[in-house]
Amino acid sequence: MKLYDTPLAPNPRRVRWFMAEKGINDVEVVTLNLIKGEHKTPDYLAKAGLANVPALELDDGSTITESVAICRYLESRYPEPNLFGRTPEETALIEMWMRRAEMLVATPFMMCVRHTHPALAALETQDPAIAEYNKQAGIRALKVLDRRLSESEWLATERLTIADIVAFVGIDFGRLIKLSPPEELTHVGRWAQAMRERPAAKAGMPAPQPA
Ligand SMILES: N[C@@H](CCC(=O)N[C@@H](CS)C(=O)NCC(=O)O)C(=O)O
Repeated sequence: MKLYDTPLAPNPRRVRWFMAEKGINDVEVVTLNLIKGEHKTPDYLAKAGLANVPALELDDGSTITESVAICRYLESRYPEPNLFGRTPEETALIEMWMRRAEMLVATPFMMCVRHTHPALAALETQDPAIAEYNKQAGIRALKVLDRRLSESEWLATERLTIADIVAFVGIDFGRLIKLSPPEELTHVGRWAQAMRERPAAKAGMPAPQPA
């Protein structure tokens, strides 16, 4: 299998993180430079069907896109540790928190960065009003996560799941524009520190540059 990837982007990072949690190391990683448009070549578009990473090319030549769909596929192939749920109840709760994390927090954070960071002007017609709207929406929704994390160590269940990965990777992308959760959200702060300390947090991330 081949994973089409790019180091700083959040959606491919979900998959790298997921693979690291499971100890999957037999997937070839192909790095594309989005700023140079390497995800827009006819060859890549023929494989992926759209100009987005990540994409997972299977050994039979077919391709799966959408980070969460790729993770679901990998979960079936590499079931342990379980990150999508074991029982009907748990699976539904994980899906619920994963979708809340994605729609309410990760997408607004990603949109804010996309419409703010100068390097991303290569990919987006940036609009400060869209950046601000998404920033406010993402920060507001963090309160929902904070309430949940005041009663639970992890977002969906008593162990880390795909919901935590989706939420944290989206929030952490905010670092590119110094957007981070407000300090008064102490439960989010505690959980984010636990996420940062996981070995998987470093999977495929560039080494920090000296200040
Ligand atoms: N819903 C998709 C989103 C994929 C996506 O938006 N990927 C971004 C990188 S994080 C991308 O490829 N952007 C290319 C572009 O905007 O031209 C997923 O979860 O995989």
